[in-house]
Amino acid sequence: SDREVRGPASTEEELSAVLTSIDSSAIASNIQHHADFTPLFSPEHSSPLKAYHATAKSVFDSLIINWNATYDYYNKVNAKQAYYLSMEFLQGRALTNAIGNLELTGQYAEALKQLGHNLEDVASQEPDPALGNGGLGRLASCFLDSMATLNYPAWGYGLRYRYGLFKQIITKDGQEEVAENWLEMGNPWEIVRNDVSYPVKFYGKVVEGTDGRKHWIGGENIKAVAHDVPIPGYKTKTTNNLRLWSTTVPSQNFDLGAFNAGDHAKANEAHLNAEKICHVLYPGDESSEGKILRLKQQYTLCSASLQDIISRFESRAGDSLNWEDFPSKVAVQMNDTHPTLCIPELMRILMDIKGLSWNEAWSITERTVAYTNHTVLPEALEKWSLDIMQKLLPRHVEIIETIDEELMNNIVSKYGTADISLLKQKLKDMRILDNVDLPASVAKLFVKTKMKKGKLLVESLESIAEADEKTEPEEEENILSETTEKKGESDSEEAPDAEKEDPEYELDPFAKYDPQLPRVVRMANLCVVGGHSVNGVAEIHSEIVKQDVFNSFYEMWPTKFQNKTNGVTPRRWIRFCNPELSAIISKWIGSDDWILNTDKLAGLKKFADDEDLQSEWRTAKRNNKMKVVSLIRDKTGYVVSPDAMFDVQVKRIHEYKRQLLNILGIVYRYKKMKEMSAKDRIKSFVPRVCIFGGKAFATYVQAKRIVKFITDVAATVNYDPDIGDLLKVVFVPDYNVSVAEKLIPASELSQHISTAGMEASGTSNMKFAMNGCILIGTLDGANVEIREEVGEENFFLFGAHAPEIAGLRQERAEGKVPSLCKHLQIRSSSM
Ligand code: GL9
Repeated sequence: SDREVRGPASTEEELSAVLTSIDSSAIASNIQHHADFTPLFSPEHSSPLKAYHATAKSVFDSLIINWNATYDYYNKVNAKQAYYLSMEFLQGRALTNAIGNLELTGQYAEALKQLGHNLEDVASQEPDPALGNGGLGRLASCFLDSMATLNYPAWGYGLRYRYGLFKQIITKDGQEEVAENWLEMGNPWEIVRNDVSYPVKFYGKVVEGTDGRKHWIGGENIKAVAHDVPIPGYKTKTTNNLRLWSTTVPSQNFDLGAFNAGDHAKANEAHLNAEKICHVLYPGDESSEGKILRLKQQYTLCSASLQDIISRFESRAGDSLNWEDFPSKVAVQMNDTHPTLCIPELMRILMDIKGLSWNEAWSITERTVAYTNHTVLPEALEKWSLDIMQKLLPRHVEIIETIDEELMNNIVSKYGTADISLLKQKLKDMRILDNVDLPASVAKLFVKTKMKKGKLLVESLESIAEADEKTEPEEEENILSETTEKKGESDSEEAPDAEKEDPEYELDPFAKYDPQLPRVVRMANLCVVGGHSVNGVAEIHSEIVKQDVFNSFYEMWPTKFQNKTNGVTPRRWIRFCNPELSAIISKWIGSDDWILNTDKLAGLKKFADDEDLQSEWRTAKRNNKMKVVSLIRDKTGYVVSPDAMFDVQVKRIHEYKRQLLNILGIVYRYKKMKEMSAKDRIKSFVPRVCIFGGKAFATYVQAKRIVKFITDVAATVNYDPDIGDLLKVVFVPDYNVSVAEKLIPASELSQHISTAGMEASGTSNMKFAMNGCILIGTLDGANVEIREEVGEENFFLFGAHAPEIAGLRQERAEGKVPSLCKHLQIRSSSM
């Protein structure tokens, strides 16, 4: 019943009427129509590529009907809408997913056969759009699928990068990166909405208008243009929207004069500046130009999406527009800190453009926005240079400064001044701005003595409250403006100078900024302060968020914090990538309900020991392995045996994920094998193919060395005639969603061995488990919950665990154990 309330989901009859009305010959003629009339390719040839585009267009025809119906329905009922703002969406290929969700796979396969094609070959023509780096982006895409399937009114907002994640090539020197031009042949899955565009501004300055409002004027102006991608739900008409922004210049910005005068570079400059914002997924941010570009990307996403959301809210509200209703009509979920600028941007629009007061705007913003944290690695918690941000987004910095000041006032009222070192600690932990002078209202607490005209105003921190009452407001303002930097002024030299003029004045150095260190905006702190909810992505990770990384915030707002353990769509990650296993599951359970409700998979339990089920299961696994044998041969030239165990570690290459530990284990095993006689070797070892895959960030030197090491070990082991099929090592190049869809169903053992406390959740762990693969893993991220679910006997636990903690504590006391022990303590007390 929920399904009907939330969206246009259809009754069962309605749905089957829609779907069965499309038979394979109607589909075939529709595909042929697109091949003839969609002028994307020259008419002479009938290539698989052309067949793919014509097929995609034909599917798109069906999607558009549902897509428009969904939009109209949400408009009509003015539903509360969720918006998932993410700098990354790792969508994977769309064709097989779309026809699978429409339940038209059989009809399309048949139609293409009639036209002389094969569905698998046609589908493999589609580039794999990688507008994401890894787990975080793939999670965003899984959420879109699930939200549409559950008929939630929910859209995704992101950026339409010209070049997604690089293509990885493996040479004898290791990883090389090549730009992946996924749009080269056009993208049949999007519609450009030329009528949906918004201005986005950078730089300029802030002035106060006669109306008392702040105006952000001047600067660079660009235009964000909407590109919509349909997100079909499974077995429902609900088709949600993923809106991706591309950037260009407003047409009046083209300098025709300069162009005609022959200065073509100048005329094109504005274009280039605007368009480069969406050129690449993650511009290298070592340089200051790279940093500015990344910040421009983040702001473009936030500004364009919020303008769009607000305009939809206004148009749906019509004459009964009331801003107080905003949080009951709009939910903005920030995927990590990348869209943090939503907070000051929503404040800015509500105050400077819609004319609301600070308090009204803050209450609306706080109730609208929520934050998901995806990592506790300190180097991954975003910090932006205040100086860069001040230049690029001057009004937003003013707003952030005020939020920071209000936060500090909250901290002072909670902790008081009795324990000044506790107060300092809390301010240090929680402030949004780091290494920035305390504002006057807080700095006064750190004035130790102050003589004015021979009169002692404040002699100790304890007397501050008293002195506060006695001091005339103007007088207090004067005192402080002499000694501390005024809000918004970046000139740091003033405070010490002021001190020199006033020798009796003593300001605790804590209140002042250290010019040796950068002044930064801590985006995660802003998210926690500005959002009404903060979630981690697995139980253990959410505990670490509360007990460690954001502990002071947790103390202040315990109810804000919650857990949402990651999940994956069972459509893409079982039903479509592993059709043979899916058929077996449905046959034994007696229904395919599990595709919508994975709890139903428990129905298989009672057949676990049934030999027929086991044999069917093994056959499916072996068939999937055969496909991977071909993939490995095509991509690496190595020939591996399908009878060996497939032992897989596929994920981004990172030290904390410990691919190095895995490959060192393999080297150890290889050396042991070499020490033995051929007979003993065969007796002692199960034949294995150790498969690795994953990209190293282009500038992450250590990760790239690990890739090179794995391929070097492979080159040694795989050609060793003593070893044969007993051990093979393979690095599959260019790991992406499509490769994952082949490898995961073929795996028998998979490795999730991150240093405990480091992997927030992991999501491939679930995909492997769902495809009948055993996990070896640490008690980290979602591994902990998977192990509880599958049972200890079905999980190879690796690394430190509860009973060993006492020993580890002891070792740490002796100065031997690294800080990971901290997280293990949390775990042992909380689980
Ligand atoms: C990540 C975490 O590292 C993963 O453990 C988690 O499963 C996903 C999704 O919540 O988020 N955070 C993060 O920054 N990435 C993750 O995978 N990195 C990439 O996406 C490259």
